Amino acid sequence: MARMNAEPYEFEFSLDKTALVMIDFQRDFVYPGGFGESLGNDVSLLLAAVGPAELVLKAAREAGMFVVHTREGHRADLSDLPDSKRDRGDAPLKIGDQGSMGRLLVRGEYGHGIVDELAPIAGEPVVDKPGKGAFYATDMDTILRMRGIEKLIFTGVTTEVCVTTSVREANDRGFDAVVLEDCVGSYFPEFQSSALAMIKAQGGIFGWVGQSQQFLTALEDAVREGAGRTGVAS
Ligand code: TIU
Repeated sequence: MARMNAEPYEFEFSLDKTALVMIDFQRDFVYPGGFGESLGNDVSLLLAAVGPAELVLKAAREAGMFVVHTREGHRADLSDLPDSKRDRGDAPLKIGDQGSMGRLLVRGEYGHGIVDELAPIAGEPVVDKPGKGAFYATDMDTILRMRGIEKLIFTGVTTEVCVTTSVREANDRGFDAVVLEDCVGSYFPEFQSSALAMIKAQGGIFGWVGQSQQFLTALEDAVREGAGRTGVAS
Protein backbone atom coordinates (compact mmCIF):
# COMPACT_ATOMS: atom_id res chain seq x y z
CA MET A 1 0.00 0.00 0.00
CA ALA A 2 1.31 3.43 -0.96
CA ARG A 3 0.69 6.38 1.36
CA MET A 4 0.72 9.88 -0.01
CA ASN A 5 0.68 13.13 1.94
CA ALA A 6 -2.29 15.07 0.63
CA GLU A 7 -5.15 17.32 1.70
CA PRO A 8 -7.42 17.04 3.56
CA TYR A 9 -5.59 13.91 4.79
CA GLU A 10 -3.33 11.06 3.69
CA PHE A 11 -4.32 9.30 0.44
CA GLU A 12 -3.71 5.54 0.55
CA PHE A 13 -3.62 3.49 -2.63
CA SER A 14 -2.40 0.17 -3.93
CA LEU A 15 -0.50 0.28 -7.21
CA ASP A 16 -2.55 -2.45 -8.88
CA LYS A 17 -5.93 -0.86 -8.09
CA THR A 18 -5.05 2.72 -8.97
CA ALA A 19 -4.91 4.40 -12.38
CA LEU A 20 -3.14 7.54 -13.49
CA VAL A 21 -5.61 9.60 -15.54
CA MET A 22 -4.21 12.18 -17.97
CA ILE A 23 -7.01 14.55 -18.94
CA ASP A 24 -6.93 16.28 -22.36
CA PHE A 25 -3.23 17.18 -22.63
CA GLN A 26 -4.02 18.09 -26.25
CA ARG A 27 -2.28 20.61 -28.49
CA ASP A 28 -5.68 22.28 -28.95
CA PHE A 29 -5.61 23.43 -25.32
CA VAL A 30 -1.91 23.87 -24.64
CA TYR A 31 -0.55 25.51 -27.81
CA PRO A 32 -1.36 28.75 -29.66
CA GLY A 33 -3.67 28.33 -32.67
CA GLY A 34 -5.95 25.77 -31.05
CA PHE A 35 -9.38 25.63 -29.47
CA GLY A 36 -8.24 27.11 -26.15
CA GLU A 37 -6.81 30.20 -27.78
CA SER A 38 -9.89 30.58 -30.00
CA LEU A 39 -11.90 31.03 -26.81
CA GLY A 40 -9.72 34.04 -25.97
CA ASN A 41 -7.37 32.37 -23.51
CA ASP A 42 -3.64 32.82 -22.83
CA VAL A 43 -2.61 29.22 -23.41
CA SER A 44 0.94 29.67 -22.07
CA LEU A 45 -0.44 29.25 -18.54
CA LEU A 46 -1.14 25.56 -19.19
CA LEU A 47 2.39 24.62 -20.22
CA ALA A 48 3.59 24.69 -16.60
CA ALA A 49 1.69 21.46 -15.92
CA VAL A 50 3.37 19.47 -18.70
CA GLY A 51 6.82 19.08 -17.08
CA PRO A 52 5.58 17.78 -13.69
CA ALA A 53 3.02 15.55 -15.46
CA GLU A 54 5.81 14.06 -17.56
CA LEU A 55 7.73 13.05 -14.39
CA VAL A 56 4.57 11.56 -12.87
CA LEU A 57 3.78 9.62 -16.06
CA LYS A 58 7.32 8.22 -16.23
CA ALA A 59 7.24 7.13 -12.57
CA ALA A 60 3.80 5.54 -12.90
CA ARG A 61 4.93 3.58 -15.96
CA GLU A 62 8.06 2.38 -14.17
CA ALA A 63 5.95 1.28 -11.20
CA GLY A 64 3.67 -0.69 -13.55
CA MET A 65 0.58 1.42 -12.84
CA PHE A 66 -2.34 1.53 -15.26
CA VAL A 67 -2.43 4.76 -17.27
CA VAL A 68 -5.46 6.14 -19.14
CA HIS A 69 -5.45 9.23 -21.39
CA THR A 70 -8.47 11.25 -22.48
CA ARG A 71 -9.03 13.62 -25.40
CA GLU A 72 -11.92 16.02 -25.83
CA GLY A 73 -13.14 16.12 -29.42
CA HIS A 74 -15.74 15.31 -32.01
CA ARG A 75 -16.38 13.16 -35.04
CA ALA A 76 -15.31 14.71 -38.34
CA ASP A 77 -18.97 15.10 -39.38
CA LEU A 78 -19.70 16.81 -36.01
CA SER A 79 -22.68 14.49 -35.51
CA ASP A 80 -21.84 14.22 -31.79
CA LEU A 81 -21.50 17.99 -31.28
CA PRO A 82 -24.46 19.73 -29.63
CA ASP A 83 -25.42 23.02 -31.29
CA SER A 84 -25.21 24.59 -27.82
CA LYS A 85 -21.51 23.68 -27.54
CA ARG A 86 -20.67 24.91 -31.05
CA ASP A 87 -22.61 28.17 -30.96
CA ARG A 88 -22.11 29.50 -27.44
CA GLY A 89 -19.85 32.54 -27.12
CA ASP A 90 -18.31 34.73 -29.80
CA ALA A 91 -15.10 32.85 -30.65
CA PRO A 92 -13.71 33.76 -34.08
CA LEU A 93 -13.21 30.05 -34.81
CA LYS A 94 -15.72 27.44 -33.70
CA ILE A 95 -15.34 23.70 -33.15
CA GLY A 96 -14.87 22.08 -36.57
CA ASP A 97 -13.44 25.23 -38.18
CA GLN A 98 -9.98 25.14 -39.72
CA GLY A 99 -7.21 26.45 -37.46
CA SER A 100 -3.42 26.39 -37.75
CA MET A 101 -3.31 22.87 -36.22
CA GLY A 102 -6.22 21.48 -38.23
CA ARG A 103 -9.96 21.57 -37.58
CA LEU A 104 -10.56 22.63 -33.96
CA LEU A 105 -11.34 19.78 -31.57
CA VAL A 106 -11.95 17.25 -34.34
CA ARG A 107 -10.67 13.70 -33.89
CA GLY A 108 -7.70 12.79 -36.05
CA GLU A 109 -6.55 16.40 -36.51
CA TYR A 110 -3.04 17.40 -35.36
CA GLY A 111 -4.38 19.82 -32.76
CA HIS A 112 -6.59 17.13 -31.28
CA GLY A 113 -3.55 15.01 -30.47
CA ILE A 114 -1.78 14.76 -27.13
CA VAL A 115 1.47 16.74 -26.78
CA ASP A 116 4.60 14.75 -27.63
CA GLU A 117 5.99 14.84 -24.06
CA LEU A 118 2.95 12.95 -22.75
CA ALA A 119 2.15 10.77 -25.77
CA PRO A 120 0.39 7.49 -24.90
CA ILE A 121 2.29 4.24 -25.36
CA ALA A 122 1.08 0.67 -26.02
CA GLY A 123 -1.18 -0.61 -23.25
CA GLU A 124 -2.48 2.84 -22.28
CA PRO A 125 -6.09 3.30 -23.42
CA VAL A 126 -7.03 6.64 -24.95
CA VAL A 127 -10.63 7.62 -24.21
CA ASP A 128 -12.20 10.01 -26.70
CA LYS A 129 -14.90 12.08 -25.07
CA PRO A 130 -17.38 14.50 -26.64
CA GLY A 131 -17.99 16.37 -23.40
CA LYS A 132 -16.03 17.86 -20.56
CA GLY A 133 -16.36 14.83 -18.26
CA ALA A 134 -14.32 11.65 -18.89
CA PHE A 135 -17.30 9.40 -18.12
CA TYR A 136 -20.04 11.03 -20.21
CA ALA A 137 -20.72 9.05 -23.43
CA THR A 138 -17.45 7.07 -23.09
CA ASP A 139 -16.30 3.60 -21.99
CA MET A 140 -14.12 5.05 -19.20
CA ASP A 141 -16.09 3.39 -16.41
CA THR A 142 -15.93 -0.02 -18.13
CA ILE A 143 -12.19 0.29 -18.82
CA LEU A 144 -11.44 1.12 -15.18
CA ARG A 145 -13.71 -1.58 -13.72
CA MET A 146 -12.36 -4.32 -16.03
CA ARG A 147 -8.95 -3.64 -14.47
CA GLY A 148 -10.28 -3.59 -10.91
CA ILE A 149 -9.38 0.08 -10.53
CA GLU A 150 -10.73 1.75 -7.37
CA LYS A 151 -8.63 4.91 -7.06
CA LEU A 152 -7.54 7.57 -9.53
CA ILE A 153 -4.63 9.99 -9.74
CA PHE A 154 -5.67 12.99 -11.86
CA THR A 155 -3.51 15.26 -14.01
CA GLY A 156 -4.53 17.37 -17.00
CA VAL A 157 -6.15 20.48 -18.38
CA THR A 158 -8.07 22.51 -17.65
CA THR A 159 -8.41 22.28 -13.91
CA GLU A 160 -11.86 23.80 -13.45
CA VAL A 161 -13.37 22.44 -16.66
CA CYS A 162 -12.46 18.93 -17.79
CA VAL A 163 -10.41 17.84 -14.76
CA THR A 164 -12.92 18.72 -12.07
CA THR A 165 -15.92 17.63 -14.16
CA SER A 166 -14.21 14.23 -14.45
CA VAL A 167 -13.32 14.15 -10.74
CA ARG A 168 -16.95 14.83 -9.84
CA GLU A 169 -18.15 12.12 -12.20
CA ALA A 170 -15.59 9.68 -10.75
CA ASN A 171 -16.63 10.55 -7.20
CA ASP A 172 -20.29 9.76 -7.88
CA ARG A 173 -19.23 6.42 -9.37
CA GLY A 174 -17.44 5.38 -6.18
CA PHE A 175 -13.83 6.11 -7.14
CA ASP A 176 -11.46 7.84 -4.73
CA ALA A 177 -9.47 10.50 -6.57
CA VAL A 178 -6.50 12.73 -5.85
CA VAL A 179 -5.67 15.69 -8.08
CA LEU A 180 -1.99 16.62 -8.43
CA GLU A 181 -1.97 20.40 -8.13
CA ASP A 182 1.18 21.13 -10.15
CA CYS A 183 0.11 18.70 -12.90
CA VAL A 184 -3.17 20.44 -13.65
CA GLY A 185 -3.47 23.81 -15.36
CA SER A 186 -6.02 26.56 -15.83
CA TYR A 187 -6.20 29.68 -18.01
CA PHE A 188 -7.34 31.47 -14.82
CA PRO A 189 -5.08 31.35 -11.72
CA GLU A 190 -8.01 32.17 -9.45
CA PHE A 191 -10.03 29.25 -10.86
CA GLN A 192 -7.06 26.91 -10.38
CA SER A 193 -7.00 27.59 -6.65
CA SER A 194 -10.77 27.73 -6.11
CA ALA A 195 -11.42 24.54 -8.12
CA LEU A 196 -8.88 22.65 -6.02
CA ALA A 197 -10.20 24.16 -2.79
CA MET A 198 -13.69 22.86 -3.63
CA ILE A 199 -12.45 19.29 -4.10
CA LYS A 200 -10.74 18.98 -0.73
CA ALA A 201 -13.23 21.02 1.34
CA GLN A 202 -15.71 19.41 3.77
CA GLY A 203 -13.38 16.50 4.56
CA GLY A 204 -12.70 15.80 0.88
CA ILE A 205 -16.19 16.20 -0.55
CA PHE A 206 -15.02 15.24 -4.06
CA GLY A 207 -11.54 13.88 -3.27
CA TRP A 208 -8.00 14.83 -2.36
CA VAL A 209 -5.42 17.36 -3.57
CA GLY A 210 -1.66 16.74 -3.46
CA GLN A 211 1.61 17.67 -5.16
CA SER A 212 3.48 15.61 -7.74
CA GLN A 213 6.46 15.31 -5.39
CA GLN A 214 4.23 13.77 -2.71
CA PHE A 215 2.97 11.23 -5.25
CA LEU A 216 6.51 10.43 -6.45
CA THR A 217 7.70 9.94 -2.88
CA ALA A 218 4.75 7.67 -2.06
CA LEU A 219 5.43 5.64 -5.19
CA GLU A 220 9.16 5.29 -4.43
CA ASP A 221 8.40 4.17 -0.87
CA ALA A 222 5.81 1.64 -2.05
CA VAL A 223 8.09 0.20 -4.73
CA ARG A 224 10.96 -0.07 -2.22
CA GLU A 225 8.66 -1.72 0.36
CA GLY A 226 7.41 -4.16 -2.30
CA ALA A 227 10.96 -5.00 -3.37
CA GLY A 228 11.94 -5.51 0.28
CA ARG A 229 9.07 -7.94 0.84
CA THR A 230 10.01 -9.89 -2.28
CA GLY A 231 13.58 -10.05 -0.97
CA VAL A 232 12.46 -11.50 2.38
CA ALA A 233 10.18 -14.03 0.74
CA SER A 234 12.76 -15.40 -1.69
N1 TIU B 1 -12.15 25.84 -22.00
C1 TIU B 1 -11.57 25.12 -21.06
O1 TIU B 1 -11.06 25.65 -20.07
N2 TIU B 1 -11.49 23.76 -21.18
C2 TIU B 1 -12.10 22.99 -22.13
O2 TIU B 1 -12.87 23.46 -22.97
N3 TIU B 1 -11.82 21.65 -22.12
C3 TIU B 1 -10.99 21.02 -21.19
O3 TIU B 1 -10.83 21.48 -20.07
N4 TIU B 1 -10.35 19.91 -21.58
